[in-house]
Amino acid sequence: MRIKVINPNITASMTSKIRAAAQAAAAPGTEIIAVSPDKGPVSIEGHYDEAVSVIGLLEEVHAGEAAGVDGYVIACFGDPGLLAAREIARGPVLGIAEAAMRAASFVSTGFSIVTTLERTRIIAEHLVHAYGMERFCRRVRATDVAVLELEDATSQARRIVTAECRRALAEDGSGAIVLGCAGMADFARALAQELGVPVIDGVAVAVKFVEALVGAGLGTSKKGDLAWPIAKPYGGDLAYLGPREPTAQRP
Ligand code: 5HY
Repeated sequence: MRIKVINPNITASMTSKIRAAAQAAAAPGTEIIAVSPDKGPVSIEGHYDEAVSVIGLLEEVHAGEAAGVDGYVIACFGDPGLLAAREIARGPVLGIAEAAMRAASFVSTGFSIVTTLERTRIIAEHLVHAYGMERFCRRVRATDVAVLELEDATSQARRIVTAECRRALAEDGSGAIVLGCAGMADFARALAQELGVPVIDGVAVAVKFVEALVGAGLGTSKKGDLAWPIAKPYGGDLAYLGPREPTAQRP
């Protein structure tokens, strides 16, 4: 089975970290293809960054479909372009935020999300509502750590995130922690030991969910709004993204 894990920002060190987390989670027969687009923001910290990142992300999904990839993980906690990616993919496409929240709901009756900036906290709250996770998510917490601080070994990011997780467990009545950034993937294992509760990195659980779905013979439904995009010309620099007839597009 081949799973393409797409970091929608262009920071190579973060993609390496994401690759390592995905490979550590993957079953022996799973090949992880971890990539980031060659265009877009260095980090995704708002709606605008997300919107711009989606072009590169969709290019990677198109390339994955041409290569016959079995499923995808969008390795950014805003799950940018998730439904658009599902429209152009045969196999399952999972975002790490949705995967992490659902995993947390399986192992606790309530969880806290610990993320980066205050504006990201608000975006994560939107996702909690979009995914119907209000019954499980007790609170979303910001740390004011910028995404690229997680890539700087000399920063205080790890200490700050750990302290916020401790506050979450003390104050929120939560039984699990969801890490709200792909750049925190390497924190999960040690934090779980330190805190004594499940600490969920969305990259790892999204890989496991894709493996399970593909193993169960499940792909993205092509009935309704996730059907192939309607064939039509696109103009200007984006003409190459114009949807073709599904049969012409995908044998
Ligand atoms: C992420 N941004 O997972 C996030 C979410 C965030 O570039 N990868 C990013 O804002 O912390």
